[in-house]
Amino acid sequence: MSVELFRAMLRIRMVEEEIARRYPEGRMRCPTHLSIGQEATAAAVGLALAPRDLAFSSHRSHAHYLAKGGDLDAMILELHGKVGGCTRGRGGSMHLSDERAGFVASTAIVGNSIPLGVGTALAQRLKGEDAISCVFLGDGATEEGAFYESANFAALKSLPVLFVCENNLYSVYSPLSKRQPAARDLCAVASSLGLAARRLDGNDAVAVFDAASSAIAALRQGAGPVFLECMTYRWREHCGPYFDDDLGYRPDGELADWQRRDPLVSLRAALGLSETEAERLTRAIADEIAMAFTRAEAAPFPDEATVFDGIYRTELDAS
Ligand SMILES: Cc1ncc(C[n+]2csc(CCOP(=O)(O)OP(=O)(O)O)c2C)c(N)n1
Repeated sequence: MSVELFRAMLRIRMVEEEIARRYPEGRMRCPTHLSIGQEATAAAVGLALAPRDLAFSSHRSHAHYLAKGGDLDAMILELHGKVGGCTRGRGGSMHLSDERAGFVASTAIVGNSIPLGVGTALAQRLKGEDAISCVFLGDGATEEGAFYESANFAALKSLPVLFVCENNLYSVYSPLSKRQPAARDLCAVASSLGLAARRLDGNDAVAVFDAASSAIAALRQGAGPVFLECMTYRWREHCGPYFDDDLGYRPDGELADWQRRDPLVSLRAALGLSETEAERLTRAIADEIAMAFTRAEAAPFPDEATVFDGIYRTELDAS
């Protein structure tokens, strides 16, 4: 299991590093938010979920999509705006959606996908399904009204929702200290709304996997919604491929401190994974990524004549 977890994290890291490397070439034209540094939480929750469970994400969605079983080719095609992309080349990085992977939606409006996940959990409950909804959100999204309304409703109806809050300490350039009162404790807020809340080291993949697995098992038994606050850190700029430590919005040394706690390095050490095994995994993933980019670059753009397809209704109901 743990090698699988390591592989999932390594794959996310390598895919995003390749996106960052190629982004300046200008072939991927959509705004792109990378999760480099935050892979552990996504990978661990993705592995803990079953294929039948449904996931919802935000603007920073690549890691969640890949971890939930999303198709790498379809994601890279999507970032290039090409036919064959998981949203047919129309959504781009912030609007990944793929029924086959149980990845319902990611959206660019902060907090917007939270009620989608809760509404879906209500449908799952009403239909008597043995599936849950997982909503990935950032710490910034807990400042949106949609979070409070959705959490309240989920708690009221005891819905099978796993809220996974990746607390990376920032919303764009604003640290928590500029946005929330000093004594704010997100888990206390979540508990006060009726969610079973737990704070975790979001860079400890095994701890997140264990917590997510037990939360999911409880949700399947009908326990009320769960909120996991996973402490982690975004290494690169909020949006785009570069590092932005020169901008001065992060305290000196903070990035370096978190880089020393690289979730991949610590899991690899904990697993005692050999150099040969790590290289074997790296090579196989690198081949997969190279193929995905080659395919995406060669693929056609959607036909101009179809530009409004799937956006507006083309005919009115007769009624
Ligand atoms: C409703 C809304 N307000 C503001 C924005 C601009 N915006 C885009 S991403 C972002 C940061 C959100 O922070 P967080 O939820 O913590 O996620 P992170 O980017 O850290 O992963 C903001 C403010 C937006 N897209 N939607």
